[in-house]
Amino acid sequence: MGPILDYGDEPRYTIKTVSKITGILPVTLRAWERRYQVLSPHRSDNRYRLYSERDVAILNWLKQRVDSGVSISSAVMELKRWLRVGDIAGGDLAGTPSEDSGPEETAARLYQALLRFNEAQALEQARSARERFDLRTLLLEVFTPVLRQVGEAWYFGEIGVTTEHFASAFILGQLLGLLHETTGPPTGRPVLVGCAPEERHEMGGLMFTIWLRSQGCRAQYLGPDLNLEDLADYVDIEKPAAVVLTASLPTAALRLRGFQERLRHIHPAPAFCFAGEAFNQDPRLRERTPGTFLGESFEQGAETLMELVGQRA
Ligand code: B12
Repeated sequence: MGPILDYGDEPRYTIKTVSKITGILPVTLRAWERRYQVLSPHRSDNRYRLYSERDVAILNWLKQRVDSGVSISSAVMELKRWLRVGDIAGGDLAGTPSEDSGPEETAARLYQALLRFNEAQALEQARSARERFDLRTLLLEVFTPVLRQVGEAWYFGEIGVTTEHFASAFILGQLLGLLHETTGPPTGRPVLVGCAPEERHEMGGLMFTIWLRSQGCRAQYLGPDLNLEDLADYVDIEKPAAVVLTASLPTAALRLRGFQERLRHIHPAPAFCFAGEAFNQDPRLRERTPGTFLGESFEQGAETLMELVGQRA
């Protein structure tokens, strides 16, 4: 199927005809219309629905998605996104990175490929995005929206845990690739970045480490769910300039409350910083955690950290 605007929108077919062409029962057509506001066919003078070529193309596409195992609500979400970018092309679109597509469309294509478990297409989208966008755009306008959308679809039961894990594992892989490509300077007191105990959402911290390295900072990424006692031992050996711990979950954020005090016993004591979605969502957590809240965004975080580390150096 080509761009949706190529299909005529004159009211033409009755519900019976559309049902014959698409193989979707009239009762289902009416239910989709009512529940998901997919289409609003023209109404003739006697209130009968009249569908256009464009409506039929959209319905054929939805039918094809549902037949391939996607839930109707996910297919509708997909559809609405494609309609926003002015194109729907079913299975083929996810696989062909269009060289002039912006980050929003690229994110939508990558999301589609991941939803279909199509690793080859996802790799192709990611490769093309890495070639075309700067690091900030790639992290914040392609990968982050895909992850958020995955989270939303999982939360509303539109995708299963398997799809969510596959999609996030794919992006984690991309981020680890970027981490190893961006090394930062080889000497100097490093900044250690990792996640609070019990926190397995590691991609915010990972993106921040990549961001710091791209800014010329010597940053080391330690991973999710850190053990704070063990980390303190490593800090004692490595002598970092700062330790940054992130939390998405409020319960994990609470685990950080005593860590600055623990670090005070180490010489020279590093700066203790924290950030992440838990602190963004609930500012009271920032006040109750001894240490420095780095800020809500990576840019702000890097700036605060550089100032802090500069002061200590
Ligand atoms: C991938 C994912 C997982 C993966 C994580 C894999 C991995 N290796 O990281 C797995 C499967 C492990 C997972 C598990 C769970 N998850 Co989860 N997960 C997600 C998902 C889909 C993406 C997270 C992500 O990486 N986002 C991308 C990052 C970059 O975005 P961000 O965190 O919003 O970060 C922004 C800012 O906070 C800031 N920032 C972030 N970090 C940092 C760091 C610094 C230094 C700075 C300055 C700024 C900064 O900048 C970012 C860009 O704007 C989200 C959905 C979502 N909305 O994010 C759910 C989500 C976070 N998960 C959720 C839940 C509920 C869970 C589970 C409890 C599910 C369960 N019942 O088991 C478990 C908890 C596991 C644990 N103990 O940590 C909820 C959290 C709700 C809440 N606030 O409490 C979410 C929001 C899904 C949802 N819609 O409900 N999850």
